[in-house]
Amino acid sequence: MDDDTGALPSRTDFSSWYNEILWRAEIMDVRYPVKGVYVWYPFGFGIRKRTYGLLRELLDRDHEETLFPLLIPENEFMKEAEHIKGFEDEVYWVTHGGLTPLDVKLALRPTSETAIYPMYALWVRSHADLPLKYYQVVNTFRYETKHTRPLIRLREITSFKEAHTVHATWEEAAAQVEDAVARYCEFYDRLGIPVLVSKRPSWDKFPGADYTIAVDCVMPDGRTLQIGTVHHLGDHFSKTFSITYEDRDGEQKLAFQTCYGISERSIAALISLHGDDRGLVLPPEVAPTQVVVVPIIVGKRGEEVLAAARHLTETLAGAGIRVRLDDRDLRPGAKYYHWEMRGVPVRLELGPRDLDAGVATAVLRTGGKSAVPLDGVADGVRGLLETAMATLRETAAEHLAGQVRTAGSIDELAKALEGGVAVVNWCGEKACADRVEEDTGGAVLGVEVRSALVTTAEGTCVACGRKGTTALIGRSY
Ligand code: 5CA
Ligand code: ZN
Repeated sequence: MDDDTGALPSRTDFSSWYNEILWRAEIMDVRYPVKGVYVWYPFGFGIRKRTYGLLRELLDRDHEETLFPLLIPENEFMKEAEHIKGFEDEVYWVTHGGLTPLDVKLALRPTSETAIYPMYALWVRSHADLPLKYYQVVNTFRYETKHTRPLIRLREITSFKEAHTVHATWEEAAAQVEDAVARYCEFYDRLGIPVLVSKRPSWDKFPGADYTIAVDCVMPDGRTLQIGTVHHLGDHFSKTFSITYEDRDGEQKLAFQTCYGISERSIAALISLHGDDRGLVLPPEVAPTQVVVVPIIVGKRGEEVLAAARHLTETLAGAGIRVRLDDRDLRPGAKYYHWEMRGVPVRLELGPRDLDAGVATAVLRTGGKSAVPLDGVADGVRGLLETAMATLRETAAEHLAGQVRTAGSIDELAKALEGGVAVVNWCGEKACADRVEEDTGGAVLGVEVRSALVTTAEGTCVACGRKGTTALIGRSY
């Protein structure tokens, strides 16, 4: 397993790079014998744990975490017509208990509206119970028929964070949608992942929603990945599941709802947007190891160097930095390779000459080498971690800027889509979206695009020439 030799394919060959890095950096093992179902290595799970810790931290400001059952009885699942239509091809059904057929088939949740809302009907009584904001982090099951890919398109989504809120009015639910979008943007900013936010066309909204706002990133190959969605559910589900509350005047009113989700696609984005030809590049906040100390043992001063390296490691650990000492009996080069592959933000090399100078040599995974004084080393290292994060965020933002291009014709559009996404004018008609897709392979991601890279303006539709407004087109995963 620990194959510490051989190079990764270049990230310019993104698909090969992605498949290789998953096992070389010990993130996912794809050898589990069920299609679309993968296994987390402990190292990958360490990244996941910290990334979701951050997500929980942001939500816990005003949400509460909860946990609902995996099994949903068929009669509940079948209540909301649009929802059923959207998911019927993707549901796994449990039909037997042992050899006995079940009276009521049980769905493995593809998402949890129909598990949660019957309970919300019991829990929501009065206006004083609102707003209600709960979330859970669970596995969900979708029988995906498109090409499955680790972390990107799974049949068992292992890390489905879904929030479900209830409000007194449509407007309050709409405000919650905005709040959730802002929270997701904050989450991705903390990870240094630049995003494009837009409103999905009506045919692409969540089944049973009034509208859907989506968060997309652009992968290194130019294809987009939907890494979060926020849905205004209106009163569709509260009607079906009788979620009502007594208002101030003692009247029973239908509630309004939202839901929003993020999956391990967030980890796919993290790996892909920051990684390079040498491996992962991790934001310090989610790196399982933030600093690796490598003693350079040459000549007679081996013991002295090792003792100083141990002391340095303890000092940093004592300051709350996630640090590891690599005192394995390997060449330094092999160690560098190992930790670069795993994206460790800072490497501290300590040799006799460093000791004499009272410093460690710091090498940032994001580039650059410097000497950090051993006196006050924790502060010095914290500064380096901040620099690393800033570089990572800037590099990703610059990369995205190069992937967003304006197109005024179908030809220009096709060209733009070779390297990223296109900003066009579009009339809003499905027929024109279909034509764009036929001619270029790009789909309308959304309108009302929120990004400093995109300015909304009136213009003429790229497909039909009628009046249109700004829309984002991309080829997506
Ligand atoms: N109930 C709503 C909000 S939680 C819901 O299910 N929305 S969703 O269908 O849009 O899923 C939420 C997010 O999960 C998507 O934006 C996408 O980022 C991610 N996701 C959806 N399907 C998969 C899949 N098969 N594999 C990995 N991630 C997925
Ligand atoms: Zn048109």
